[in-house]
Amino acid sequence: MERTLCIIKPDAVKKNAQGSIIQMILDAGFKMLGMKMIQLSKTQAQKFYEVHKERPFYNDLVDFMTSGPVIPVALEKNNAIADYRNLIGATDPAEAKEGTVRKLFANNKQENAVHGSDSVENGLKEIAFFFPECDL
Ligand code: FUP
Repeated sequence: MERTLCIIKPDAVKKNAQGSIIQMILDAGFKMLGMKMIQLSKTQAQKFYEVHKERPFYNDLVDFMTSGPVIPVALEKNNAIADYRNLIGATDPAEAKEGTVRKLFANNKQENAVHGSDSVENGLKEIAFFFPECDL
């Protein structure tokens, strides 16, 4: 079993797409271990995206991720990292395949509806960022 962290981002919450997105995730066979809706502080968003801090889009990304509530969802499944990334599609919705979450719901490369972990190790780290193990 692998774990991955989904975050339903402010753009998707604003357009009330969270229900449809969660249904797609469940229909794809993921088990939901934890979920909550929160408003990220600037400090939390900066910390979560620390790996991108030298990138030109970092400050805009932090502003976007704090622009409204987000919904972190801890997920578990065989092959969760790859299967979830196939389900959400490419970072830029213009490049995402038909039927993927980002193709259906993302606005652009920044406002791209959902986050997904990129490795088993980061999946565990990112879930721990939002959820103590005793809550899962
Ligand atoms: P992904 O793993 O698909 O979420 O994509 P990345 O780890 O490459 O990027 C993390 C986040 O940075 C993306 F979800 C959105 C943001 N980003 C931008 O805002 N502009 C870019 O050019 C690339 C990424």
